[in-house]
Amino acid sequence: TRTPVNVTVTGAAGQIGYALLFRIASGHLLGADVPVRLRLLEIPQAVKAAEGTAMELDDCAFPLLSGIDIFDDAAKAFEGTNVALLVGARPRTKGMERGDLLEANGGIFKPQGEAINAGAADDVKVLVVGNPANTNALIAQSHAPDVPAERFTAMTRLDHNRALAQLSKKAGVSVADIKKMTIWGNHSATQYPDIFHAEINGKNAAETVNDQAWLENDFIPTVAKRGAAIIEARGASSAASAASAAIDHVHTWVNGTAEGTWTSMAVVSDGSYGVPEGLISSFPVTTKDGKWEIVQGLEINDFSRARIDASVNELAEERDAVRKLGLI
Ligand code: NAX
Repeated sequence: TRTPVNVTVTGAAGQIGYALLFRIASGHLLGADVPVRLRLLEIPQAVKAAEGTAMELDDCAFPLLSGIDIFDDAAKAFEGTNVALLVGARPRTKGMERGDLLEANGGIFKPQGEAINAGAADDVKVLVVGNPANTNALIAQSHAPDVPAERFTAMTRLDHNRALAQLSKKAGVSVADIKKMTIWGNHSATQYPDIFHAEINGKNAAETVNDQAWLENDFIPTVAKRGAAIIEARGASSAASAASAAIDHVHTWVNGTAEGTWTSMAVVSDGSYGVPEGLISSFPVTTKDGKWEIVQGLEINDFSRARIDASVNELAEERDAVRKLGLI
């Protein structure tokens, strides 16, 4: 039998955690033949709720789940971890300025980065889901100097999947008929979902749809503001879809993208497409053998350029703000 893979999930007692843990334990994260050992991290007040979730996980009798440990100490939670899903974060509350939000999250992601640096397994892969996800990932990464920077990623797969869903409805096709969707930039309202390189059954998606008004006034804002629309409708933020996207992100990273397509991940920039080196920004990426690569050589038209620049500028501002706060 295979050695279990250690998967650490922070914010385990939260609503995304509740949707995520059962799918990890049932084999959807790493595969139907890979046993997992869960390491859950919560704040002390939420440990009891995490214990309740762990009881339910036990009660599912998942054959692949070889154990669950619960911690309120990051150093312990990341010991030996192979896959770290950083979901727990400090949400923006009333009256909080952006600086306050970044500072509060710095207080979470700095020690978690240090703990990953000190104790994680050599092959650790990190996905940051907790918002502001790109900048939280940058904070954690900058406090883990011994871990290759490319192991720290942030989630834009939910945005990617939302874009696939919207385009499939517009074109009257299945999401499986769409390839090469791209989300650029920040996981925020400035993100840019790009269909100029996407393909529907092998034909260029923008040309197939041929509706600039829909693209500008419907598609882009619908994808970018979907999170707010879910809150409005459901009375709570996206949880099952966010968990599903986290599963997709890690599964694709580990198992590779299919020939002839790519996915979207926020990864550390090497300067590609004019994105300043070091920013954790969403790009089109292919994956193979557990490694990602930014898709090179795409032609960026003026429409796309302006939108990519706007989102990347926001990321640079967030980086400058956390630098000023001494968080990176
Ligand atoms: P919840 O508030 O339901 O759960 C968050 C959990 O994190 C809580 O149980 C809390 O106790 C825990 N937590 C707080 N600080 C912690 C710490 N230092 N260590 C460990 N655990 C800690 O939020 P939920 O709906 O689960 O969302 C979690 C995060 O995902 C939020 O930051 C949210 O904004 C973000 N999202 C990111 C998305 C993305 O696409 N990147 C989409 C969905 C979601 O909005």
